[in-house]
Amino acid sequence: MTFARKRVAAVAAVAVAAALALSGCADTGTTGGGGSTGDAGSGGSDNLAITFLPKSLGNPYFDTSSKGGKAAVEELAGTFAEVGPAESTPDAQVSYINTATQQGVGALVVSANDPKAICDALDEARSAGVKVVTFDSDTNPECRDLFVNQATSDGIAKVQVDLIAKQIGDAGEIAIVSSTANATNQNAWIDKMKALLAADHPNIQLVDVVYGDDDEQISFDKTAAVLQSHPNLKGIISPTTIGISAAARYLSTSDYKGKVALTGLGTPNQMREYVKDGTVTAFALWNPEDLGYLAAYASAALIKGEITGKEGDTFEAGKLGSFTVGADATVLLGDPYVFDKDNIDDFDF
Ligand code: RAM
Repeated sequence: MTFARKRVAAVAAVAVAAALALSGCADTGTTGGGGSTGDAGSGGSDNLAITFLPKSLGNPYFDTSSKGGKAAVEELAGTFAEVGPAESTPDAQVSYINTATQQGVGALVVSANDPKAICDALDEARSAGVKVVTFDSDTNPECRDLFVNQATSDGIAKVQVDLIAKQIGDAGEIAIVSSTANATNQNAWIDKMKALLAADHPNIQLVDVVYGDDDEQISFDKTAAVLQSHPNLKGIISPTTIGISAAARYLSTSDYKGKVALTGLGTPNQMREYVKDGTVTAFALWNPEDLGYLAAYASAALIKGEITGKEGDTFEAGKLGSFTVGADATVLLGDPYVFDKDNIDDFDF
């Protein structure tokens, strides 16, 4: 299904929710926050207080995933909240997890800055009855009930390697401008990209991996530095929406514009001007709004006891349809999507 078709479905879902609200049938969130553990049968609860905890606040990618999460929680007549740190450091999320545990939320939906730094806090949350769903960036599997993955790591790595190979004629030096050094998601993708480069692209050399910490200015400065240190660089992959837009901002006013290729993972709204001015030809992503929406529905299914995270468990996710839990308690949203000048104006996120 294309994003455009999904947007039509989303409009329909909003219309239904609005109709329910108008007819007085919607309960807009009186269930959460008080540690309610009302029994919904088979060990489930009706405590649909669902708190989203992104890597950090102020990142348009997570603004969009939280928008999807909020829409889903409202459809479910639960209580949505979003909390998070200002910076994507490994243990910055711990205090937010502890607070949510004390509040007795039904589920925490977390994008982890580190695979293990928040595990003790998540263990305490789970012992207190909170369901823990990771999305976007996982913890170690034993620290959560479920991981909602945007696309397979293989697929995310391949789309970026294919794009850079095409953009530099499958030969020359490239560098990676990543997010934080500990990020589970970027590190998994970088490992897969290295393997793909070694196996299928013998004439491309990955000469450097630098970290912009998912901070706009640090990513901008690291881009400038990596270009200075590697005068023969032909391309940059930035597998982070903050990194790629900062790198594009740097390239767009530099002599490297049009000479050094840039691709990776970006949001259409942040990348539009750089695609239009010729700095970037194509990049990839998924729909973060759908990712947040799916994570919220998965959380609700865990809270209600409809699923436990066992392989083969199935649940309904509103306008996105039905999903099945795969190996390692993982649910998959779909495939990455490539954006270029011909389609970028079809998207608004
Ligand atoms: C940034 C974050 C996020 C990642 C996207 C692609 O917004 O690092 O975790 O999934 O980029």
